[in-house]
Amino acid sequence: MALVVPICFLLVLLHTSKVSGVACPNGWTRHDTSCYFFVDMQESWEDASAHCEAFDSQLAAIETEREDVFIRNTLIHLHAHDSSPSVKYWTDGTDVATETEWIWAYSEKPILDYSHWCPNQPDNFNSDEDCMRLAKFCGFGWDDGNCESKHYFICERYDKDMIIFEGGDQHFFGHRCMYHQGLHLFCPKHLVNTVVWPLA
Ligand SMILES: [Ca+2]
Ligand SMILES: [Ca+2]
Ligand SMILES: [Ca+2]
Repeated sequence: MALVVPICFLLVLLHTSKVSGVACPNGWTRHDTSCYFFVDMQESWEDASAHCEAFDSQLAAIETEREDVFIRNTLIHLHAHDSSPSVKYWTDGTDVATETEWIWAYSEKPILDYSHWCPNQPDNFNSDEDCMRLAKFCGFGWDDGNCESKHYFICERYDKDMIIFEGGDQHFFGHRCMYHQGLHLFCPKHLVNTVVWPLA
C-alpha cells in the first residue's frame, strides 16, 4: 500500500483539484464528514493513539448518536461471526487528567452532549480505568478500561485534513501520500504546501 518515493520525484500529475466529500482512502470507511479505519491490531491506548497519528488521524471521538450508531453497527457487522464476548476497541475518550471528567483527548472537548456508557460504567475498576473502549459484551457501548490493556482501535480522519489529486495513469507518491484509489491520490494537506507540483 505504501509507496516510498522522495518528494522531489513527484511529477506527472496531469491536473490537481481540491475535492472533499468524495471517497476515503483504501481500507477506510466514510461516514458523514469523516473517514474511519477499524484497526485489526491490539495495542495499548497510547500506542493505538500513536498509530492513528501516524496516519494523520486520531482515535475516534464519538460525538453524536448518529456517529455512535454507525460505529456500533460497523463493529457488530465485523464481529458477527466472532463468538468471543471480550472484543474491545479503543476510542479517544479519557479521564486520565481528572477522574470522572471525561474528554475526547485530541480535541480536549468534555464529553457532555452525548454519551452511551454500558450499564454500571464507567466504574474505574481497581481505581485504574481512564481510557474509553467499546465493549462487545454490551453491544459495543462505552466502558472505561485500563489504558495499558491491548485492544483493537478505531482511527478517525476528517475531510478537511485531506486533499485529493486527480491525475493521469502515472503517479509518484510523496512519502506521506500513502493511499490511492483509482486515479485519486490522498495526501495530507500540510504536505501539499511544501511541494512544488510539476504540472504537465
Ligand atoms: Ca467524530
Ligand atoms: Ca477513571
Ligand atoms: Ca470499566
